[in-house]
Amino acid sequence: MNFPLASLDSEVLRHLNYSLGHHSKTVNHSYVYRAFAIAVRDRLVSNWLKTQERMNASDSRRVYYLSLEFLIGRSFSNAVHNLELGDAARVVAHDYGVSLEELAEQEHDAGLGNGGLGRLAACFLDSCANLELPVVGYGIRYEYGMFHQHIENGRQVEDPDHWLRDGNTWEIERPEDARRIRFYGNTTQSIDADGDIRQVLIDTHDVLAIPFDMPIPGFKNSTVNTLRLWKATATDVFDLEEFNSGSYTEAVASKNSAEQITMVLYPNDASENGKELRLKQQYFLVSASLQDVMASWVKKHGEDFTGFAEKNCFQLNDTHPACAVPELMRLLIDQYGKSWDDAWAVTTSCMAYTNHTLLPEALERWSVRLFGKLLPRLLEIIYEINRRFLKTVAEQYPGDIELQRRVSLIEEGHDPQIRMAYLSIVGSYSVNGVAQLHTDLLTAGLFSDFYKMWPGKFNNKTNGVTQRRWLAHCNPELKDLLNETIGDQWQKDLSNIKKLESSAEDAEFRVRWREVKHVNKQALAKYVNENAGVEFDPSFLFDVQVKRIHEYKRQLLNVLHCVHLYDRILAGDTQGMTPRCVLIGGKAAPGYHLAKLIVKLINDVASVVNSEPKAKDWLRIVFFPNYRVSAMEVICPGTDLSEQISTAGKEASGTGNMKFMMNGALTIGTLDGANIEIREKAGAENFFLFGLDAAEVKKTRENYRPNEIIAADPEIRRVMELVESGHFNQSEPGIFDILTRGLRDAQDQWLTIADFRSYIDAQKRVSSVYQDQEQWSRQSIINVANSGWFSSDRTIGQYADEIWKAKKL
Ligand code: 17S
Repeated sequence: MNFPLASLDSEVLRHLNYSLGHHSKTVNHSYVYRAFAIAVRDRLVSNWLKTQERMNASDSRRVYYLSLEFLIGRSFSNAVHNLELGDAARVVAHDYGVSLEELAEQEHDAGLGNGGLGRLAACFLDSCANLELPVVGYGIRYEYGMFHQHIENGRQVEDPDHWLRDGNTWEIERPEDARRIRFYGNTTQSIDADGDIRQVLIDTHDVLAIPFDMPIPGFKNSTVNTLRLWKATATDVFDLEEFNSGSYTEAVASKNSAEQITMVLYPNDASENGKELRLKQQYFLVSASLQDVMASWVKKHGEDFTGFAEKNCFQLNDTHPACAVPELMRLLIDQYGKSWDDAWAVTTSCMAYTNHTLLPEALERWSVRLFGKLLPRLLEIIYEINRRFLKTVAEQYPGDIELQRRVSLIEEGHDPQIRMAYLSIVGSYSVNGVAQLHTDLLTAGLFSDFYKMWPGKFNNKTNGVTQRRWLAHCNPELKDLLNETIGDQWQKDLSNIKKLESSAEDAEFRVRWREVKHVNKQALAKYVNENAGVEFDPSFLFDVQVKRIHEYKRQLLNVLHCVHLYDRILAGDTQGMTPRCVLIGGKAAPGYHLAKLIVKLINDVASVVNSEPKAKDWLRIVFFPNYRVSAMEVICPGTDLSEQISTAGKEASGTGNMKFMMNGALTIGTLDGANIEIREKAGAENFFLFGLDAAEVKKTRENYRPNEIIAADPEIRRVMELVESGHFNQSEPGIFDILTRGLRDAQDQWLTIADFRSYIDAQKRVSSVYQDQEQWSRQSIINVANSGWFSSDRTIGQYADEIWKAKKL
């Protein structure tokens, strides 16, 4: 099944003419991009179909990655690179008077995720295709992805992101695979054909799930995997009652309410807000995906599900798809007539759960009342799972009533809640954290009761990122230097990058290393200027913190350090100082007022510092607006210093830290998440460590007196006084008081003041190493040479071997 394709230039022209209806070569860039994209997509199609055939023919276990988020960003240059079409595409683009890079910029980011969890899912799909693993991603096709952020008077303003408005070349609609999803209604019993009693759901409100498939191309192999995204639409049969009573238009308009379900991504990255629509999204994804997988099983094997778990596995990306546990039970029992015990054996052998956070506010709970209204049958099943589970707990630990209360899937109270993490643990055969420290903290803390019951269920899978997007595509200069020095195998297998290490001692190589960084810093400076109107000088140290704005990530600590440098500059104390450009970027959840105030503070400090003539030669600060995947592709190659400064014990892993490391930045960071492993791999001498560790954080909280620390340290005191005096915002007195009071509060969860002195000192070490460019280059090279562990290929290899037991196609 090879479809004949003409040469790229004639295909592009053909699509411009016949797919898009344009005739001249002077058409605008947006159409040229689309013609190119279709021509590139055509080159994926036959391998895509073949991969599906190989998957159907293979007897390997198949994996379904269930996630409410896939933050894939742009697909065009990724496809061009993986298909090795770069050279041809460059020539054809030139004919249209445009560069390949300009064409690529026409594509809207697919912002179908919030942050690390969604981007991890995208890196994982890339690695699965590279490793030729039979993995399908299942997600939601949000009409509006992550909001667009712009800054007005220093404040974040959100605009909807209608990313589909110019069409999406990378999806194919498959209406023939639509599934029916049933909400609300009541459960009742009926007698089936065999005379058995069955639970049935009646009077439901139904919605259709329509799949849109996106190709996920492997790198220089013939594998093209699938990301299947569901869109909600009304069932064709409109509400008959309404129709018959003459409300035809109302019935048709109800189409609207069905389509609401997949209209918008919830933009909070670390807290569930308990909204019914969010639960609808979760169940919609889970039910459509499970029905899809089961339908293809039944087609091949009939209704015998005994071998199902051996051949199928569902990886739950956090608890967002946790309804998969009771939904699979429901389908097996109600739809296929299996016994509870058989259904439970299947379910608990094919579900695996990844936890991504320790923050208590991110632990998902659903009110029993709301859940029972929307999903009455699922609630019955959850109660039955819990009844049986608590019975085994009572048998295993007789008399420990307190334990039963603690591990119950239902948190009792005046408004009882379902604990989705516990449901996921009980229903899965594997539970993993995303970095070693995170897994250790989970098993010792949050999940310790479960860990004692089932130690073998728990395992660690330290996150990784794809070196294809996060090194080869985004940093072509470094790619070329690496290829020339150690060959190009690292793109397939990043462990090869270790070969670079000896070059750290080669002075000529270090010159070239710096040349590459310099070019990337020029590109970043240009990008900053275009997007934020601030001039960055590439001879300065580029100090970068980009990630969601959150108190625990401590962007505040970073700003306080900027204020400290500014204070020194004003005092004429620039001895040993290194000129810096500080870039901070990230979105705040629209309802997270403190995070939004931090954005305002960063902007206000930046505008005062940037307009201070004395600071011009020493410090520039920018808040980079609308941080997103495609922005990171420009930012990380141009970064010297990566800020990974969360309160120890709070950042589950981090993945931005890995992207910076791969691109030659040095890290200043705490012993948190994957920073610990980055430091181990790079060597302690090549990492700027500061701050309390997780155990010290716990201890310090017992007797924390930030005001005493401030009073005893004149430099810290001046920083606080500068912010408190209104120096950075003369026109809105007291605007930052909530922030400074928080810093001074003995209850401050984030211990910012506790780590401030240590942070200042670590930043001094950064400054002095940077002044020795030879030393900086050595350490930068050693970091890159030891980044092999942080490839998502390594992570996925471990998931495949240790959790999924899945084999290469
Ligand atoms: C992140 N977790 S984004 C961790 N949770 O914070 C990172 N989102 O440390 C880690 O590197 C990354 O996962 C990958 O493992 C995240 O409602 C939780 C969340 C998202 C949406 C939501 C609620 C919670 C819309």
